[in-house]
Amino acid sequence: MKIDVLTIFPEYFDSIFEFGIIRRAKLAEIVEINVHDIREYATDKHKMVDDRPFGGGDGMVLKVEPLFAAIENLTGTSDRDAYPAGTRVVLLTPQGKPLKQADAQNYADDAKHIVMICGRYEGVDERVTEALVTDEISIGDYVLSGGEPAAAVFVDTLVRLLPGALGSDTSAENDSFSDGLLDCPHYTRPAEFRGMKVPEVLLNGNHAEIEKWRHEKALEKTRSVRKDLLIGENGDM
Ligand code: 6GU
Repeated sequence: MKIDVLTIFPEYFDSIFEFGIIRRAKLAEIVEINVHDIREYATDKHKMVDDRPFGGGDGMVLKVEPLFAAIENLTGTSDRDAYPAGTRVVLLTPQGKPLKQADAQNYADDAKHIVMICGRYEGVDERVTEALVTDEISIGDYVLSGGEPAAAVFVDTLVRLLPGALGSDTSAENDSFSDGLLDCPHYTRPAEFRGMKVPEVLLNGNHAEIEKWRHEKALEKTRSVRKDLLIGENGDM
């Protein structure tokens, strides 16, 4: 998979893709990640990337020309219906669809090239959204000052789902959310610490019993902090 990130703060990403699973996936050529400064695509002599909103109001809006130039350079076209197969242009914005594990899995399965535009300030010129953007994504119901942390989150969640990115083939399947539940509790040595004991069932080597315990604990945790995950799309349990 190829990922291009468009941002006015490229330095934000200097070290964020250099650790752990993402670093290993890059070295193994499972993913290629390029960060681009939107300012390099500015068309005027002052290299302006943002401007005041028409109609007045606070803040600045990301300009249309640099983003068209960047997307044309990265995809070969500024017509979103003409992108090569497997190309997605994603705008990270609080107005987007909240990202879910199932969405991330769909991108990991189907997308070959993802261009992420980090939104900024009061917004992005709507003509960018209309002509270039295939998907608008938010990472949750809270406000970030820009799309950069959201792009970092999106890259992380995607890369770990790419075939070969994780050490063991099954680790992603046991993650929180992949079966619709939060993960069960985990323990490692020592078996007793300051009087706090690891549950006996985990020490007895009975794998059927361990699986049953883990499922029960996952359900219990989900019921206590994320009841919404247990309620189906149509509202039933
Ligand atoms: Cl993608 N951008 C911003 N600015 N705020 C957010 C967000 C994105 N997702 C949640 N909050």
